[in-house]
Amino acid sequence: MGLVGRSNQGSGSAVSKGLILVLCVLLVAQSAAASNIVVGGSRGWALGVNYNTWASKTRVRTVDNLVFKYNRNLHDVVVVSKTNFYSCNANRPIARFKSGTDFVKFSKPGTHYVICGVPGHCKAGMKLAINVRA
Ligand SMILES: [Cu+2]
Repeated sequence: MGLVGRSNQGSGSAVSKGLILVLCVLLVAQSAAASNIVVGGSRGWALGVNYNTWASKTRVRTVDNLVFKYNRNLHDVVVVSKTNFYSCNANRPIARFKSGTDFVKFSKPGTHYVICGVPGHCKAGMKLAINVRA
């Protein structure tokens, strides 16, 4: 009886350890796999896209790249403070990109703010507030 009991306990413990190992491997694999997330999906970074809607459906982590795709003759990408986001002020950028295909990574969790710096575009809706998770 004692032997059976020990044997059961042993195998149960091995299964638990196996499961924990698998869970750890899955967690590590999931957190390590960075994604390139195209802002606005197929519509990209443009006028006429509701980035509030897009952001609310999109999960972004600190390992991911946000990819801004746009015509660089028409737009740019300006990372700004919360205050400058709401006032659409691109004159004090935290960072500015203008290649037309910009990979932007926010390595700190929290809400980050991006606008188009071309006059009028931010006020017309080219502005993205995105919550980035650890
Ligand atoms: Cu623009």
